[in-house]
Amino acid sequence: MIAKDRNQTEFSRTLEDYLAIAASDERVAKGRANYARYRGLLEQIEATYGVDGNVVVAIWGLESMYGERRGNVPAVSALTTLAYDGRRGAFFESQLLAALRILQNGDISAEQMTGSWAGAMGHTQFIPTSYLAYAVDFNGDGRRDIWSDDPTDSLASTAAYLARSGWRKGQSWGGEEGSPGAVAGVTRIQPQAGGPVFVVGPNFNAIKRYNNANSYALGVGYLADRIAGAGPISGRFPPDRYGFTADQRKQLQKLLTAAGYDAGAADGVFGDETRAAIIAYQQQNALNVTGEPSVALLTRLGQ
Ligand SMILES: [Ca+2]
Repeated sequence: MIAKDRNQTEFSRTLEDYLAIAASDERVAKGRANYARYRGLLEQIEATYGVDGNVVVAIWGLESMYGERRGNVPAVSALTTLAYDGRRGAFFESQLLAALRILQNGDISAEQMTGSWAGAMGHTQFIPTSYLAYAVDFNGDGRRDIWSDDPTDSLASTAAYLARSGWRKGQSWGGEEGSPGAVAGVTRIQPQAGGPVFVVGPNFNAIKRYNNANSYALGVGYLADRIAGAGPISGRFPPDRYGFTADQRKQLQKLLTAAGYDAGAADGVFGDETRAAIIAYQQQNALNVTGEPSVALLTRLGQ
């Protein structure tokens, strides 16, 4: 788990890659289905905390794929290991103490208090200090239960967190420059050189209190808009370091898979699967094995 902590790939991804993953076809479709399924609950949450249901669902989708990936590592064990690692020892030590206090409060047993390798727990991956500060019992059973299959307390707790972080009821987070959401914005940002410009407002900063990265907050806002029915970003990103656009990357992935070399989902994001498919193709066809895409490769596959 420490190795994983030191090798977080999302930091080397471009914003274009990040948004493609954040609002993948799967995540948008499942988000729309969950938004419909929990509409009544989300309306109650919105009435209580003033936070839009589609934003809460977007955080749920990004944090755990709507509860599918909540993590099954015992939190105390994970945090104890990280607290003694040293690099961020003080942070994880405070999380460990908070986790022990959660157990003391009786909201959950030690066996059931599971989460990610980094001690983030439940449907929306609360760290223990956030749980203590913001979690709520929304279904009224007397326990703040973010670990249950039932996401009620997790979703309400997420809205409570945003409300306490300065969320302004009835305002959008912002949007791509020129889009309707952007009218709520006050700050222009262009996180990827040559890419689309976004105009963001106070609610963008509220989302960043959940995870302090522009890419994360844009991912939440963009996914929330897609869940509510909006289409993809209209602005273009510049070609990548191979000279490929997203459409060309998707095309290469599709052609590799069609040729019998599984490149993974044709999402326009090059990862380990695409790289392995390129290597296998190059080996099988007696080409120079680089594992890297090229226009020559795309042309050859397309013939
Ligand atoms: Ca409860």
